Amino acid sequence: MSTEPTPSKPLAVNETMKINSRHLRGNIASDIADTSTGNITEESNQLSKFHGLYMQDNRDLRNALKKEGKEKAFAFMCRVRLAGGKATAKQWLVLDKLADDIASPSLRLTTRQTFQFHGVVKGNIKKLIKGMHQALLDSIAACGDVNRNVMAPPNPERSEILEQVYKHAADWSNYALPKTRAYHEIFLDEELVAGGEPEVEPMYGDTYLPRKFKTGFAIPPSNDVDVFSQDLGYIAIVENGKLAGYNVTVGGGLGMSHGNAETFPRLADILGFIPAEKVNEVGEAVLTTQRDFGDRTNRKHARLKYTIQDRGIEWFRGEVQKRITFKLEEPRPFHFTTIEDPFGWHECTDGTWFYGLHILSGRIKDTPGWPMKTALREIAEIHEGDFRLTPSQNVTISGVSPSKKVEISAILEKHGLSHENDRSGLRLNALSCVALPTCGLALAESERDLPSILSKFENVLDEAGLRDDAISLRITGCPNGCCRPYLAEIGFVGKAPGKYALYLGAKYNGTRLNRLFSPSISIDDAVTTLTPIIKRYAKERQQGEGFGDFCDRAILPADATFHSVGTPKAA
Ligand code: SRM
Ligand code: SF4
Repeated sequence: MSTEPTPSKPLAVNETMKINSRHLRGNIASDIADTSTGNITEESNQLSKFHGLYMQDNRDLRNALKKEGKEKAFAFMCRVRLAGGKATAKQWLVLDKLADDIASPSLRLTTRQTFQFHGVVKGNIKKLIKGMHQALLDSIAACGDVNRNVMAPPNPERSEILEQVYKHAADWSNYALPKTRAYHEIFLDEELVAGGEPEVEPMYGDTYLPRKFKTGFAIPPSNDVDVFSQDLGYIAIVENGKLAGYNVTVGGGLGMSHGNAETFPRLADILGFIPAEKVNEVGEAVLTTQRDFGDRTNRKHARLKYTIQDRGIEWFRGEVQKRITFKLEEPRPFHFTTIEDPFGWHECTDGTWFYGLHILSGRIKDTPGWPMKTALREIAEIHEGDFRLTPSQNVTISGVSPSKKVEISAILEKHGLSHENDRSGLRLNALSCVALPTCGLALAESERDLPSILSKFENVLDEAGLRDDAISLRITGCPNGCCRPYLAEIGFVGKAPGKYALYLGAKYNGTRLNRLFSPSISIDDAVTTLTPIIKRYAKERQQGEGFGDFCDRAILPADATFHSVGTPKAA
């Protein structure tokens, strides 16, 4: 491994932690076994992330528990590893039951196409992981400074191309897994690796990556995975009906901190075109370049986007080229038009059907009059195909035979859920992050307030005659950007309770970031401010002009900046 660059500043604390952890073991096992507290040490918390676990506490209960002199209501969030968001019906049933038995009991579909459990108390975490293991699922590398859950298009067809791209995504996901047996030892009681051959991490090395690393695969014309927000992206190039290869993108990432101009969202650059069979080779070259040159002194500057921003894409391309056995080619043309999931029933070329079901914020639970968890369980009980979780927190029930199509429709009908897709264009495109009460970083509400925020905007859209227009609104509880708000036509980013930074003007297809419109605004004031803009858009928009395009052209002052760097040239 290259030793470049020698940091002049001290290494970030996590670096020492990683190197001393014996490949991500640390004291996690003894911390979990300690019954004197529901918490684990900060070091174990940091290391647990590599195993897909975050220690959290229920923030709604903090004050009351403090008054009673009790410790916080600690519990783990557990994120499943699920390349391309693909789960079998049997796996769905296992996760559903685990959520009921030992978690919150809702299941949460994430913006990277997987499931999260919340509220798993320490004493139950091994039970949860063993339960997932029975269904051939795990949470390895779902968080931490490694290649995270790999995204891939779940829709729209069970076509040859889709299957090939899914396979490449799943292969890369497996290829880039850490090799340590720590997870199996700690959570599955596998025999300790001790005294034998020392473990090696051939690709990561002992300190893994400087920071998280994310990969997504897209098949144009859909940019459902927001490929330019990924550290590493593969855009499928289809020529004469066949997968010719991929345009590779590098250096996307969205997280920033309010008031820190050195942190910013960045769209990826295009590295070049590669043949399809070179996905892992080029992925390893990109990942190891970041391993060797990423900033290990400052975690706020440690993502690949900063390495590329600081050193330039030409330098990065040269470094990757040195590490691969073939020549990167010029990028090939591609065109993205949408990010929206196809909702409702669609027939596929192989004679099966799929059903795209809208689930606001991906929260699967039962509430009075909305028994979504029960309905999906009943569907899983009879379903012969699989479930595909989408990057927009929705679900696709795929591989449905004509007879099962009738049965699935009947289940949705029985539970009053057959009109979930008959929502406004705004609602169907809306995303929110989890935020309160579980996210320790939330500065404002997100998921819990989304329904009422949408209702307020829907009234305005109704008046403007825009109810069915696809407009993307995304809200997060803090600037980390977990539902990719900087790629939304209307982006709300939490600043403080009830206050958000408002961003406008992204391109609907995910190829242009939005820009700051108001640094701090309440939702009600934002509705008032945006009402005349929405009405003007309805009257003045040009042919095919999206709301984001209109704001970019006619509303945002020319000097309204967002640290918007890295513009995908061929998009
Ligand atoms: Fe995220 C941290 C939830 C997608 C950028 N994210 C967190 C944590 C774990 C909070 C924490 O560190 O304590 C949140 C847990 C909340 C909870 O209670 O569940 C959290 N992130 C989520 C999810 C569940 C949001 C959702 O509502 O779906 C998404 C899980 C994805 C998955 O399945 O792997 C999620 N997070 C994202 C995305 C979007 C994406 O990857 O497509 C981003 C922006 C893209 C990016 O990474 O640049 C994102 N999350 C962050 C960041 C900022 C990273 C940065 O470079 O600055 C943090 C904070 C951090 O890492 O320090 C963060
Ligand atoms: Fe938490 Fe912020 Fe991510 Fe929302 S955007 S889940 S508040 S870290």
